[in-house]
Order: sequence, then C-alpha cells, then structure tokens
Amino acid sequence: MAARKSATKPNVSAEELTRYYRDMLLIRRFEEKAGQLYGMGLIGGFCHLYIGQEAVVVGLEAAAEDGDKRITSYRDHGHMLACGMDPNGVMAELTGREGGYSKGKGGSMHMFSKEKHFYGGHGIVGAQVPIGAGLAFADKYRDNGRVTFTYFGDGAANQGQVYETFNMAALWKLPVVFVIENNQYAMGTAQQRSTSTPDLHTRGEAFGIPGEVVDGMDVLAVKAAGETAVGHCRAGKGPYILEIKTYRYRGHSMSDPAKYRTREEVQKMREERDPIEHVRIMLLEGKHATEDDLKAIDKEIKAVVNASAEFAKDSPEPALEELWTDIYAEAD
Ligand SMILES: Cc1ncc(C[n+]2csc(CCOP(=O)(O)OP(=O)(O)O)c2C)c(N)n1
Ligand SMILES: [Mg+2]
Repeated sequence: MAARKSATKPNVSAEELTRYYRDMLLIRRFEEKAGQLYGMGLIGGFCHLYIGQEAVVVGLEAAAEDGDKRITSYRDHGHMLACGMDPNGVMAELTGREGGYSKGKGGSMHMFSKEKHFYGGHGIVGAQVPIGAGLAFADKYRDNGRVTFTYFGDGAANQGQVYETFNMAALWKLPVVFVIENNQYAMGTAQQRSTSTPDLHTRGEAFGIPGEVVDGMDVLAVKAAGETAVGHCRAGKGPYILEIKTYRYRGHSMSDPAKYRTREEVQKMREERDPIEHVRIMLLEGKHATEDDLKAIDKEIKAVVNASAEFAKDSPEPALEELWTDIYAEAD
C-alpha cells in the first residue's frame, strides 16, 4: 500500500472530519472493551473484532442516506455502531443480557435493527451476500430509491453463491453495493494462498458489474468511492463492487493465536497506516482541532463505552420463558 498522505485534503469540513474521527474512535474503543470483557469471561462464544478496519464502514456510512440498508458478516459490531445503533444494546447482546438487541439470545453474530436498517450479523461465510441482493430487490420493487450495502470478506469472495448473486443482481439491475472488505486474510489463510487472481474488484466483469479498488485505511477515499457506487445504484444502473483494502490488527477471532503472520507485519500497519491516526493528523495539521479538543473527544468516547459495559453487566440474563419467544416471525 502507498505511504500515508498527511496533507489536509480540500473539500472536507472540520465538522465532517471530526465526526469521522469520533465514529472510528468509538468503534476502536468499543472493540477494545469487548476484548477485555471476553477475557474476563463475560462474553461467550465467538467474538470477531473489527480493530483496524474502522475507516471502511465509517467512510461508507458517510456516503449513505436515511433508509439505506446494510448487511454484513460476523465481524459486525463496527457496522452496528456506525449506523447509529445504541452501544448499550450492542454490548448487552455481546454479554448475553436481556437489554441486548436480540434480548441476549443472539450474541455477537446475531443482532438486527429494523429501525437502523441493519440486517445482521451472519455467521455463515458469504450467506449475507444473496440476502443483501434480496433486500435490494425489495427496494427496487418498491421503487423507493434506497441502496443496500452488502459487506463481505476476501475469503467469502471465493464462494459460489457470490457469483450466483452477481448474475441476478446485474440481470435485474439491483441497487446493491457489494463491499469486499479485503483485510488480506480469511482466518489464517493469506489471500495469495487462497485466491487465483488478486484483484477482487474485477470479479464482476463477467457479469457487467463495474468495480474499483479503494484504500480502506483512508476514510475520505472510502467515502468518495462510496459516493460513486451509491450514485451508480441510485441512477438505476445496477450493482457496483468496491474492493476496500484494509487490515485487521487482531486475530480472526478472540481465540486466534495469529501464528500465520509476523508481529512486525501488524506493527508496521499500525504505525504507518492507522486510519484513526490518519484523520487525527489531518485534524491537527489542518488546524481543525487542538490536542485538547481531541483529548476531550477521547474522554467522551471512553465514557460512552464504559457506560455500555456497565449497562451490560447490570442487565439480567434473559428469563427462561424467553426460550419460547422470537421463534417464528409475527405479522405486524
Ligand atoms: C460456509 C462457511 N465456511 C467456513 C466457515 C468458517 N469461517 C468463519 S470465518 C472464515 C473466514 C472468512 O474470511 P473473510 O471472508 O476474509 O472475512 P474476515 O474474517 O477476514 O472478515 C471461515 C472460513 C464458516 N463460518 N462458514
Ligand atoms: Mg478477510
């Protein structure tokens, strides 16, 4: 990846940059706290952290409008926070408590918000891709101008169902942005060991779907690419692929010792390409904020995250009767 650009870019207001800083930092601190609670035994099952990838979802949310939809994999807490879901409800779900988005019955990988148009949280690799196209099909049918962001990983990009979906999405010109979060690894397998061609953004060519590659450590680049993709979809031209090059700092899940890569590789990425540090430098160099302003934001975020952990710990476990609820959907 290219070296970090530290110069302030034009056409970004101080408010906007500050918002991206805040939103990315919330995800980072929330994930760190989730990691701690996992270590303390307060979170059961799997827990896949998003640390390092924050600019992807924050950049794309900046290109979204009210009513647009999003769906992703199990590495999903960042997407929930970025679309405005309540950190308390997310943390309580992670800890399996009644106050969680799925009343403590879903956990990390199974949370939804109808209000925020967040459709999960999917543990089966690639399964969210056809569902995302289905959401876009519904919007096209209703002719409501909405777009669906369908996120999946570099590993998932090799699945058969992805290509069946590409075909249908292109055939029916569905308003769906396929977002490939290329963090270079699928569990312990590096992309070059699993993937015949490195350029995942060209994978739609056979179906007539345009695609582009984006620097996922630069929130402004992600936002700009998101705007192009969304504009394409809203103009009725069908799907668009964004391959966003990013990196996860933590293991695949909390139980991954990460022996498949060197500490130096991770360290280099953290030091040279961190997406939050990138915006911090832009804020300071552009004189949009002082060190004190940023410290105040850090403090504010820490308070929100600590409160979410307290909320989660204080929330009871779901009652036994809850075993029998939310099994079948009820018409409303
Ligand atoms: C159908 C299926 N096969 C295998 C798995 C086990 N598995 C969980 S995550 C994962 C790797 C996916 O990697 P990628 O798509 O790059 O996403 P990332 O974890 O990097 O975000 C695998 C193989 C699964 N959950 N579902
Ligand atoms: Mg991956």
